[in-house]
Amino acid sequence: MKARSVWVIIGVLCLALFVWAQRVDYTGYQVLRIKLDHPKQCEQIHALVRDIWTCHQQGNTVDVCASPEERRALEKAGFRWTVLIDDVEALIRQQQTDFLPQDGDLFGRYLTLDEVYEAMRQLALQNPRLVQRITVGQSVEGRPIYALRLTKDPRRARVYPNRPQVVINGAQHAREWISVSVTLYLAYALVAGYSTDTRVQRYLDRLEVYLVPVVNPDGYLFSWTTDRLWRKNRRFLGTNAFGQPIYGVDLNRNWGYQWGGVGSSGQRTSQTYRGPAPFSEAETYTLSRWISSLPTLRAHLDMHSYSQLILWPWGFTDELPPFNPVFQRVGQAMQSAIQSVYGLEYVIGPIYTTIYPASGGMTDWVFAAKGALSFSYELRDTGQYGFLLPPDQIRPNAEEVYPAVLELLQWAYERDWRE
Ligand code: 0X9
Ligand code: ZN
Repeated sequence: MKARSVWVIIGVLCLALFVWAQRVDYTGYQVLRIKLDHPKQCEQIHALVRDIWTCHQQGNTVDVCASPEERRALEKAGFRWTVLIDDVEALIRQQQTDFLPQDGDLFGRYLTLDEVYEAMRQLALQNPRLVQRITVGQSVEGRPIYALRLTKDPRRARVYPNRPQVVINGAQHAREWISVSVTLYLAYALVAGYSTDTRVQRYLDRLEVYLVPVVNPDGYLFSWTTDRLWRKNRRFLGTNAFGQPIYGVDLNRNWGYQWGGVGSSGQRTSQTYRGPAPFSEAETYTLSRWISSLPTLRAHLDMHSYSQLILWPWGFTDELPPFNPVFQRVGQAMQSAIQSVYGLEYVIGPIYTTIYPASGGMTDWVFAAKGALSFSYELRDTGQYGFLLPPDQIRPNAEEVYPAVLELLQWAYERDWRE
């Protein structure tokens, strides 16, 4: 018996060592904010750096995560920049110690996939009259994609035909960990609010709110075990000319409305690879089937990071969408709600002109296919830490987003397409 437990310990240690040895190392990498003279240079940067973090349409800057070789190439091409993160690997390592389990606080640190799924199970278990955990899809590696269904007496009907639905999701992109914690927080806050806030009571009596913290469970897990900066899903795409395997489709370029347009790539190694066909991916396919099955979807919110933005369609064109004034009005209401908590101003506007062209995004599809008011948030921060947002910002970020989400629920509750 004793010998057996020794072997178990040795096995666990070997596994830990194996996982550690497999980890992608970002030694030498820096995050840079590059100044552009004109937006056309964006193309040029795409050719020089693999991992573009974000573009700022207003300030004409691009944030990139660049290796020493990539920095030399940028320098040669005449680009100038400021350094946002001086030592990416050091920051990743420093944050790893912040992730050790502490007390029961779910929002003082980021949660592993198992912890998120367990927290969802617990919330449903402890609030059977308000919460149900349901499976809404499956990943390419076979993991379940769970949603929390929040509505009065969820057990009485699989879906109430006369209660409009609202869907909120996080983590299409694996490394955007804050989107997972914020989405989970919304569930906990709404459940707590149901017994203290008459507004929340009204919404959950009359609406069905679905929260899907992790749309991309394989990628999220992979960003914990192997590559902290993984973005795409984990579909195997074949090998390159040297026989090395290529993985991953950008789920937020794989949705079936205007798929294949500007701001998506046909190259398998690209961070914005759109996949071989619309809905080619298990995650987007099963989720789109589930969303299609909802009888009256009114509003949707797709959580991302970073840049502090409130975005709406379109991503595929700079033309304004139908009902743009409604997007604008609800966007403004959400913006002031966020600002009222800690004073942060999120910039609002359509995806294409506010962040950058992006075709095949979830927001475009949900709006086009379901006619639901579909937004996308880019959560904290504005670039100091980017995707590596320190865990002490989880709670404040979630707290400021919560009242904005109540504004969206308010709109769904008393839908008004008139202006
Ligand atoms: O590139 C993206 O998909 C989004 N930015 S991110 O840094 N989170 O990757 C911007 C596009 C936003 N569009 C939709 N959410 N549909
Ligand atoms: Zn994202």
